[in-house]
Amino acid sequence: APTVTIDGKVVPIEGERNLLELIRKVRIDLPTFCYHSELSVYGACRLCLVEVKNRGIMGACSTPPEPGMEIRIHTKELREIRKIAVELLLANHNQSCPTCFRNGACKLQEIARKLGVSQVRFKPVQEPVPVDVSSPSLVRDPNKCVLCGDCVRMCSEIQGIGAIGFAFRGHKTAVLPAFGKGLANVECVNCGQCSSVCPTGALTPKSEIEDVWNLLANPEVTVVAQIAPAVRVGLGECFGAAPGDPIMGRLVAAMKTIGFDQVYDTTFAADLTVIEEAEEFLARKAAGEKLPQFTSCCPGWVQFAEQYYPELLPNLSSCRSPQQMFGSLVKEMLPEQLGIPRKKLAIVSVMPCTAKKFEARRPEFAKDGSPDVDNVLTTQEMARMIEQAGLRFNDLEPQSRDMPYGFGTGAGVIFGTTGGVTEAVLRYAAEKVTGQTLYDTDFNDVRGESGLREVNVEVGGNTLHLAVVYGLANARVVCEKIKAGTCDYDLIEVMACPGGCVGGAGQPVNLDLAARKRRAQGLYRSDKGRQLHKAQDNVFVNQCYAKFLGDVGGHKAHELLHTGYQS
Ligand code: HC0
Ligand code: SF4
Repeated sequence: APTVTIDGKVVPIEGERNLLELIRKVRIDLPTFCYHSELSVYGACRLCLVEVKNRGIMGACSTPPEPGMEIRIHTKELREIRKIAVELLLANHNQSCPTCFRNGACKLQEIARKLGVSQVRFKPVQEPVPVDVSSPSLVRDPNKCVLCGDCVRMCSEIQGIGAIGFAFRGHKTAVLPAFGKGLANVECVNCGQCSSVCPTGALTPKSEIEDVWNLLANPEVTVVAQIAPAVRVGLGECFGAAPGDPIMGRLVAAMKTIGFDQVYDTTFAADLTVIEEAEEFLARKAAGEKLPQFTSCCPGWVQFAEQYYPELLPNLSSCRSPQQMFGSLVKEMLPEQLGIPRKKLAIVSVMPCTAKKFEARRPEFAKDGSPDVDNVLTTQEMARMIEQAGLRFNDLEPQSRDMPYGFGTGAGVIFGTTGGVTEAVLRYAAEKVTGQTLYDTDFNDVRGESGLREVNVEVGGNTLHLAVVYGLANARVVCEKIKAGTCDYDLIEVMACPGGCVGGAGQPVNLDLAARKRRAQGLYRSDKGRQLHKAQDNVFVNQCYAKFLGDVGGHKAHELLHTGYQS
């Protein structure tokens, strides 16, 4: 096999696209800000410079390997160049590290430490600029930007949007939303993926931690929580657990200790969503109307469709997301069950997602001006609150979720990964269409890791044409096909974030693709660990229909569980 040498060691070339991949293959962590295997190569941060014999100094990320190359990565000169690059960044960086949301998880801190940067020999050349707090989901602090462009490429390449871009030149270069507007006033859909790849605190989820502490401190208010599917396979990472490890019992214990009055589970509402959405789908299929049906539980996707494909809005399921179904239903039921007025009841969601903050504020999800969901904490924020309360998470004794809204089947659990909503709907539709009990509930064909999967599934003698999509650039591909009439899908699941909610921007930052996969596997294991796998078997959801909601898709269900979309 062709080889190169890296600091004298012989290394085979095995399909690596660039020298950086080759160097990382031999487990040398050459630091970078701007290299991500899922994004295009940009070569801006200049930290991965290496010396190639007879060629000079070059960027490892943008140089393809050639047989016989002699590469050196730790010369005195290279060490000095890398230090200078980091010092220049630090000179212009607002170093409010102890109070920064990314403190302890910041790549600039990490790289400065790893390179042994012990001083900053340069003076700042940039004037401080205001922090952009216009977005309900994110805070943008340009004073902490290192111009790596990761956010810009994420937004345009993976999300197909381009809400942020580079502006100006030379030492004035900046990353800005279009026309220098606030993030809330451009085409941003609040997915937060830009913040997931941001190496510093320049883009962070907008914290609602203080609001929630205030709610919990108010003796007048009963505070109930719902925990989203993907949180249970992510939060543990903040406390040293591996991605996908089960931590739900300890999370419930932590939240009870902190002062939440009731701790429930969004999977309850996800089961409800499956039933409403599957019935809606079967009705459309029978009538041959408004097909393909798109899922509508991802608020980033919904906003994307509203902005770019208003003509396809009738194709979106009219179901509210599980988060919002939970809010409207529980705020209707609990006041009577607990004997408290609606205005003294607060619902706090724990979500893997930044767009859920935006969704909870949409005016249609409120009653007489009071929102169905009062606050949304990301997984990261919940972990911070546990830290702030001084709890030793790993020493907590697990506790159970409260009933009845803490009960969900495996169908609701798998919502948190790409393909999960589709599989949950199939588990319902298959029984409904055939009239026979479905014993093997695994639809392995809809599972997978690619961002655009087309699957045909047999249900009761009919073939259903399905598409499972994540990443809004992929959603754009599918929408264009529909407009051009070049596809015949029946049902399309769209999630904005890579891998679905497990890869949401509210999750602990982890760009390792293997971690995302392990989170998804954790959800499938959690499904298996439950006795019930089909939404229609959720006895408490069925009781809700029998005692309160009436018929699936009926009048009351429409009032509380469905919505319309605006273009
Ligand atoms: Fe998801 Fe959801 S599965 S969007 O990814 O549908 O955020 O986890 O909570 O609402 O249930 C996120 C995750 C949810 C909702 C559910 C759906
Ligand atoms: Fe783009 Fe999403 Fe970031 Fe908005 S939140 S700027 S849409 S990546």
